[in-house]
Amino acid sequence: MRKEVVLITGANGEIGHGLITYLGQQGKHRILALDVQPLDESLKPYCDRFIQGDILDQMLLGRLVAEFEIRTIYHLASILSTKAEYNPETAHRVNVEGTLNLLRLAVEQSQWQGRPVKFLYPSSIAAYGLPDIVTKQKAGKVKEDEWLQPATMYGCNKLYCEHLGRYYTYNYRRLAADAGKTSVDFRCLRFPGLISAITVPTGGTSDYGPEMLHHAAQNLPYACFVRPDSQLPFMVMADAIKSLLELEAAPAEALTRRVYNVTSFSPTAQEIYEIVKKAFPNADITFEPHLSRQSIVDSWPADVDDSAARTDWGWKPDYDQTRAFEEYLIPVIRQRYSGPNKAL
Ligand code: AKB
Repeated sequence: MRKEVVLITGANGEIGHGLITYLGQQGKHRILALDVQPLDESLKPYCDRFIQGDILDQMLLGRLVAEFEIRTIYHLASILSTKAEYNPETAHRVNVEGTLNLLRLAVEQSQWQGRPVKFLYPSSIAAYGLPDIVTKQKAGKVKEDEWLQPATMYGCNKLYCEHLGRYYTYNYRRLAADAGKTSVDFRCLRFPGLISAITVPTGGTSDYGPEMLHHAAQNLPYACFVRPDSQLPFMVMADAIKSLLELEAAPAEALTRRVYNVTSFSPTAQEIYEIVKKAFPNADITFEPHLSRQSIVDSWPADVDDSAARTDWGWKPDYDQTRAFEEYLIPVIRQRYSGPNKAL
């Protein structure tokens, strides 16, 4: 008998942390976690099984197919936008070939189970590419099918994997003799920048938001790498987890698309600075824009239109900007760095 599990790749990442902690505390699912690094201590109690390995290792994925009945895959492993620009070919391998491997695993599982395996995929505002700052300022809330000319390797990877997910869901091997056999049920969210009180991101370009806050709370100086007027959409991690779980649970007939925007608030870097300074008056924050990273932020929308998610599956964030900082981020971060486990 194969064990019925939920597979989570990129377990140690920021979303992995949030999702495993939430699902683990709920206790409804057996979690099979996968990461290239050893699993973080704090996640161990929540995982039924952890496998340290690479999503590019086909043998390893083959073993998973043979050993487990995977009902849902949360494929979170990815190299983020800033890191990907330093090594685009490696990013392509991990972000695209890794996703392709997981999609194939999902198809094999779906065919063996005779029902579609759900494949939850976090895409990103990086899938968009606005040509210049004036266009960005005029664009307003960008819809899912607009401005899809990403300017980064990570954005290209995300956009292409969205297409792969759609292909595997509707058209996989359409000319094969056995075409039409059960395939995957791919569901994707385009996330804005995410902010968690518990973890700090690494390798992203929206990182200035969470970094400003976490540095200030630890009394560390911080040089913000974008201009004060830079604006991106953001969301707290709790809402990101909520959106993933709501999209997973949505009835198939309610979905009018495979890829949905979700967002909550869109502060400028200056606004984040002011909120952080109010909470931590001694914070030593300067603005020292890094031209290349700035150009990435300038190519991403200032806001996105998430009305499709709201209409189709009732999406609504729990945390607007005020509630996010005042009721979640600032109090939890304050406590995080004053307790015995100060260091992240
Ligand atoms: C990044 O900055 O690369 C990510 C993202 C917006 O997808 N946080």
